[in-house]
Amino acid sequence: MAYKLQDLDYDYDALEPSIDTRTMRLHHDKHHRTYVDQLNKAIAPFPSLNDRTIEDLLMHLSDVPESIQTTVRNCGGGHANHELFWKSIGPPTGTVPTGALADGINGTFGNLQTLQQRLTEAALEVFGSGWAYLALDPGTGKMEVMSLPNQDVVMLHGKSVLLACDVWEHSYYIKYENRRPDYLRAFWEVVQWEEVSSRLDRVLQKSMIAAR
Ligand code: MN3
Repeated sequence: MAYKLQDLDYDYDALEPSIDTRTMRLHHDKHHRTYVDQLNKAIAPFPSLNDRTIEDLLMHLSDVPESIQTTVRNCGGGHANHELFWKSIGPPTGTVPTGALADGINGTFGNLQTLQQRLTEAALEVFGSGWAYLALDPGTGKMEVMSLPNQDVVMLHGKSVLLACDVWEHSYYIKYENRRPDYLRAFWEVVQWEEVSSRLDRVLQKSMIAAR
């Protein structure tokens, strides 16, 4: 099979009590797995699509046969978004942004708290299902808060994800029911700032190489 569901880097109960074990298990093993399975099923009749990275597949949707474009967009997008999400969160470390990440956040938003407020607002404003992100424009090096509906992906808007927050109800409904604000408070407790920081480094390094 072309695309694989990666195991989490941590145990299902590692984010308790912020994000409960049952949610983590269902979200990863059922929801994310379904995106991967449906994507693989859709592309199976088209062997030329099998060796593409998920980024390559999504960035060149017009190369994909029309009959499976919607499935690839939704399920491929779902796969890509969740891969970013599982690394954006993890066992609470108590760390805060440092170095270039802290400089970028302070320069763009004033301080970390304002970034958190803006991203939380964007996540609350998602009507129905979707995502909120801290994204970076690799061309200008500027950070911004974004939100997208369904399983749309940031890369199709020319930006790179630094931090991804899943606001589909399946991310929180078991524990938080309709209380999305409570889930978002819990989300900040499990954000992995070191991962956000290394993503920033990788994106900036890549854009510096591309500009040479
Ligand atoms: Mn999800």
